[in-house]
Amino acid sequence: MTQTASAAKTGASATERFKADRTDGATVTSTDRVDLLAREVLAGVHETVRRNHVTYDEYNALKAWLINVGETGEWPLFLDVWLEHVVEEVNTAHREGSKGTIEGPFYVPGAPEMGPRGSVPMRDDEAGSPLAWSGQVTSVDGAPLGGAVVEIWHADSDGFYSQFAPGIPEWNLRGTFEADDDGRFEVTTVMPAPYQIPTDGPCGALISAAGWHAWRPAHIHVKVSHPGSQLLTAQLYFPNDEHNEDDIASAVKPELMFAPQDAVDGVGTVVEYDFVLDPT
Ligand code: MBD
Ligand code: FE
Repeated sequence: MTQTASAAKTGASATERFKADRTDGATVTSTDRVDLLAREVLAGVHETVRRNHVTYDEYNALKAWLINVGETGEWPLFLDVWLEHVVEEVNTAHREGSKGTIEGPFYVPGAPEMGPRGSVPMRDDEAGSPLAWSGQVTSVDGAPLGGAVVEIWHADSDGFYSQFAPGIPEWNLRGTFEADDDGRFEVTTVMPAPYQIPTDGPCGALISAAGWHAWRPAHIHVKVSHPGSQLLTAQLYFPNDEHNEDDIASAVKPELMFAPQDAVDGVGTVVEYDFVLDPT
């Protein structure tokens, strides 16, 4: 039986992944804080109902839709597309080092370790033109952070992430690089393609019912870590992507643009992009 990617399979994988990685499940949010946040969110929704005179048909459509989001496992997708960018904004506003952006629903810890230089795992016939990325990790005072860990993940040319869509090798287009003593690393991969979030589930239904689009610009996800530094979660984008201005996930920042150059051998693209980490 051949499997095809569907919102339900992707959503179920993202939900399972989130549960498996969640080690802070026992963290208690205080009664006062829950009271404050829950009341404010509800008051905001109440205000929308009053101002727009929401009907029972609309209320029941919402109820059906929310049930569907849960049943298809699309809560991680929904929250990361429409909410995470503001959480990221308020939690990193004070940083002096590199800008970050949202993690999204498709990170998996523990990707294969490639040392300071190498290719991310990919299929022999992986589609997409070669991309060679070199960079350096330093602290805000300019010191190279030897041994910094750079984790990369991105979608294939069809817009699918390994471990969230069927039929893709487990760690395809996912790799962990460890910077050399000078904080330097070199990653080879393929150019990512513009990406559409799954359209056949409830998030897609919302998008089409509202007359929006499902596109994100082409992007490469990264996490950069080093003992004594704050974890940086980011995505890198390419200039001239038509969706840089209207990313459905609102996760593009001008500081996160690669400056692509043609490779000297004429095959593919070369980029340099460094990271500056804030101290803990
Ligand atoms: C993605 O690939 C992504 O990066 C985000 C933020 C949301 C959905 C899919
Ligand atoms: Fe992504």
